[in-house]
Amino acid sequence: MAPRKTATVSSRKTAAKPAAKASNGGPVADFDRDEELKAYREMLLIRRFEEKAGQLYGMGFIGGFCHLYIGQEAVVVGMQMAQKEGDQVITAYRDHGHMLATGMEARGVMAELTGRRSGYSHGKGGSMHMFSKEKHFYGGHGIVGAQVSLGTGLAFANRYRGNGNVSIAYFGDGAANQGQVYESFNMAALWKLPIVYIVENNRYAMGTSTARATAQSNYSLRGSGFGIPGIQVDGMDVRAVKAAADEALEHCRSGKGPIILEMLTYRYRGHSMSDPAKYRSKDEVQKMRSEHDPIEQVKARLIEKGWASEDDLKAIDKDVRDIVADSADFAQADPEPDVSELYTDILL
Ligand SMILES: Cc1ncc(C[n+]2csc(CCOP(=O)(O)OP(=O)(O)O)c2C)c(N)n1
Ligand SMILES: [Mg+2]
Repeated sequence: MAPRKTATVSSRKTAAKPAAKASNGGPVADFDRDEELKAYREMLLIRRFEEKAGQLYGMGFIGGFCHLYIGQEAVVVGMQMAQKEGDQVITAYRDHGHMLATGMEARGVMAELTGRRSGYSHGKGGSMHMFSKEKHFYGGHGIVGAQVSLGTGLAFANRYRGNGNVSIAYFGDGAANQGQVYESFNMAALWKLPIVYIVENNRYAMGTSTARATAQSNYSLRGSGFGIPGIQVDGMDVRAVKAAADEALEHCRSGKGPIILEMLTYRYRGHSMSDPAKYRSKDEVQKMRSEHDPIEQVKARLIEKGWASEDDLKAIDKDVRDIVADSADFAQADPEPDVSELYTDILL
């Protein structure tokens, strides 16, 4: 991982014994047993859900696009652990993990993927277009970078209403090169909007590596022209994400305006379901999996500290697999939307 370059917002107190550090030297949150177990379970739910979605896609149950989040689970789970009720989340099309992290039901997400009636968009949105006002999840967007401007609008509404909520807008390393991102940065900085911009730097935009596509690959510095601070975070370590999230959310809630978190992360699977994978080596993927896997890191700590046995963790895995299997059964049994749905939820 690259060294942590940062325009820090505050310094943190260290405990008597040397504090643990993330692989890029950044701070990590000091998780207790319950937090480690929660992080483990939430990340595992996303991974197993995505594996099942991949299977259902292969079997022809999912039409249209489908982008899996496997490898990046620590980002949304660490963020969600720091958020408060009312904070909004908005992201792009690699969105199933974000939805599950906000507490949206696996059944409703899977039913949407398979185009069924009980899906969050009544089967009409599919993988890239789901929303839950109740869980403050605003999509699900297929236009690269568009959610950054929409997320800035959510932050504007928060500021206008004075409700103390923060908008969290996720986007990729590829999206970070889109013009509207910088128009949004300008307004957010000018009006001190409460928004955390999260660049999920998974090193590739489809088949294009950041090295081939970007002049400034330290995305945490992308707001410097607008005076927006940024932190580079080990996005494979859920504790590092939580520590950065606490800092960023506090920054926004105290009225200091926007902040950027660059999450150094990695996607294990292809860009979408058809990907020739010629742009990287199998060894590169394998190295990330074996040395930085976000779930294995938590598992190793739980075992090492004696906070969970292999059997305890197997029981969690079984529980999670049951939830995912149930969602897949539910989705396949659920009817397709009625033809009359063609005329609902549209602007005429
Ligand atoms: C405005 C626009 N341009 C191009 C595309 C085609 N496209 C879809 S995904 C993608 C790559 C985006 O990569 P990144 O932002 O790094 O996100 P990741 O897929 O890595 O999560 C592109 C170019 C699009 N959907 N919208
Ligand atoms: Mg990317």
